[in-house]
Amino acid sequence: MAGQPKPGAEGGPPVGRRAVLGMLGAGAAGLAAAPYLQRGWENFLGAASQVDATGLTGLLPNPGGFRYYSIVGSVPRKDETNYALTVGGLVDEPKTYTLADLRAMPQTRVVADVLCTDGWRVDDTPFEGVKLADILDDVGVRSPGTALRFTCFDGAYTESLTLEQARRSDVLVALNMQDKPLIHEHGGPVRLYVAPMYFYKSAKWLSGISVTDKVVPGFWEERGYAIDGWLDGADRHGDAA
Ligand SMILES: Nc1nc2c(c(=O)[nH]1)N[C@H]1C(S)=C(S)[C@@H](COP(=O)(O)O)O[C@H]1N2
Ligand SMILES: [Mo]
Repeated sequence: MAGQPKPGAEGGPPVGRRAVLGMLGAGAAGLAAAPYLQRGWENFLGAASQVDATGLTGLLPNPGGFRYYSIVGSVPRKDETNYALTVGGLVDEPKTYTLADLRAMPQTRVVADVLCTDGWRVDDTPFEGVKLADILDDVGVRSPGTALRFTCFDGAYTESLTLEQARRSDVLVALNMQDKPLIHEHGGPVRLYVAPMYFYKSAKWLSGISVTDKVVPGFWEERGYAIDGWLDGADRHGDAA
């Protein structure tokens, strides 16, 4: 699902609506021939998709195969100087992790196919970061904790996982994507990565994890999406352990 960006949001990226519409008007052929370096083009798309109320930037060619989604018009940038991940709720010891803290923990690399419910996919995409299970062990989950609620520094997006899902070894607090530090447009410096589920479960700009006693539906789940976003469509609710 494409986001619902607010045009003209304060502090937005330096691409105006007129520029977006102008680029769209130029047509895909003209765009493809334009002398953009791939990085510059991806950055343009990332900026443009945040002010594009038409949703049409999703139709522009993106060399990486990804689209950049955000449900808000502008997201603050964070880096090693001001990023923090706060972990609390039903835990023995609430903790706050800086980017340096996360980088110092054991790193796990997972390569899997990224699928959005909108229909686009990017196969064999490597993500790397800290296993969410390691962070849970570090803070200590206490009774009656059974689920996690994720919050983001865009101030709006939320997600959820059961503890059982969160402890899988292919669920990461990701710092790298495609073997490079996560860029802002992809939710950097830190996003959730839930390999076995649709990409909406992988919350970008991750800033908070709270252990809860029940699953609290996330942003898209409140709007009709499955709380369990398994890519294979399996119903694992009945599974014993
Ligand atoms: N904070 C936040 N996380 C988010 C979203 C969002 O709008 N905001 N969109 C979700 C959806 S629907 C998808 S498909 C992916 C898109 O990730 P990308 O922008 O890196 O391609 O992020 C997911 N996580
Ligand atoms: Mo998505």
